[in-house]
Amino acid sequence: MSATAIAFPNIALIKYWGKRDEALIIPQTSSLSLTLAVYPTTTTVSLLSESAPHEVLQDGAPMPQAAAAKVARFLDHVAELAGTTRAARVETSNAGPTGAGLASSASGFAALAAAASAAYGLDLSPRDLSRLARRGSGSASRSIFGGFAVWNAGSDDLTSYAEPVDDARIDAAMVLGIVNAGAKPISSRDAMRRTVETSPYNAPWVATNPTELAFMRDALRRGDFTAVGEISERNALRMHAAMLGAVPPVRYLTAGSMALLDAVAELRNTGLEAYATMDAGPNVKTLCRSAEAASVRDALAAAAPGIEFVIAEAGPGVSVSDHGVSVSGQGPTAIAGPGAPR
Ligand code: 2P0
Repeated sequence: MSATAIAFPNIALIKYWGKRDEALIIPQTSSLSLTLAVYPTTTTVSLLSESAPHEVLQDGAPMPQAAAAKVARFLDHVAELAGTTRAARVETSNAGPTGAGLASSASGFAALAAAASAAYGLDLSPRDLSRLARRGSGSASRSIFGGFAVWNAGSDDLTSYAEPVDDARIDAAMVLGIVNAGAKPISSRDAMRRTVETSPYNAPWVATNPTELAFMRDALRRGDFTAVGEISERNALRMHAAMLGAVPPVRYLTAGSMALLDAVAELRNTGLEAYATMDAGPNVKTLCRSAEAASVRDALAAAAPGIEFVIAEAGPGVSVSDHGVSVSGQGPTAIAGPGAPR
């Protein structure tokens, strides 16, 4: 009747950008990400009486209308899967900034999928939980799992899900450079639709994905940090190239983002291996070896004074507890995927 879930954001190294099915959120291409150990979303779902409308609260206040409507549609879908028309009350809070390209929708819908499915009495496998989270927000499918996860594009609702990458042999962290924590000017959903519909660079973006993903998986398996970093950085730049080709262009990167890209390249010249990745916002995330994360943060902070940098180690998959009491009796339990790779 009531369940609480905690989920963490993930940052893609091979990006998801563009859907082939808008309603079911089936992506054009597969993607691969690292779940982080910072900025979790905590969400409690409690069932209400049959006739009530859904109630959606964020940090104790009603969630803004458009976002609340998206959550309500998701709850309708979960209720339908459970064979009921009962409404629910959702209380959610993000430890990090919302809608700033720091994957709040990934942690948000992963936590909502886990809490809602538990509250409605669905007993889902990790794969089915990932499929459910995908219906809320594509990238949420990956936040069901800890560490590295791959979202197989698939071709329909049954075949489009994420799963853990369990043979990765690198110990990576990210240094998040918060260029701007404000909400993005255009939602990633609208921006990726515009890219698919109008950018001449969408087709090559899609065509090169299988090889890039295969290179990435091979580099992870070999523990080749340099290759992982190089593939990640070029993949992010290619995604931004695809969106820059849209009509009108979609440009999330700012002068502050570019200055950080320069700073990351300069770090490499000094022998610290660091690679940049950027999402639907101006913030720059720097991939580095976990053991060098503090050095990378200090070097970036010296190069870009005034920007806040946060070290994010690899994080766990979603965890859920019923009635505030852990399922395992030892605090919220990871119900899917491996913990952070060490
Ligand atoms: C990613 N992003 O792979 C890419 C890279 C942003 C840039 O997934 O429409 O919020 O809800 O499926 O998941 C952001 O898109 O979009 C995203 P919807 P979502 O992380």
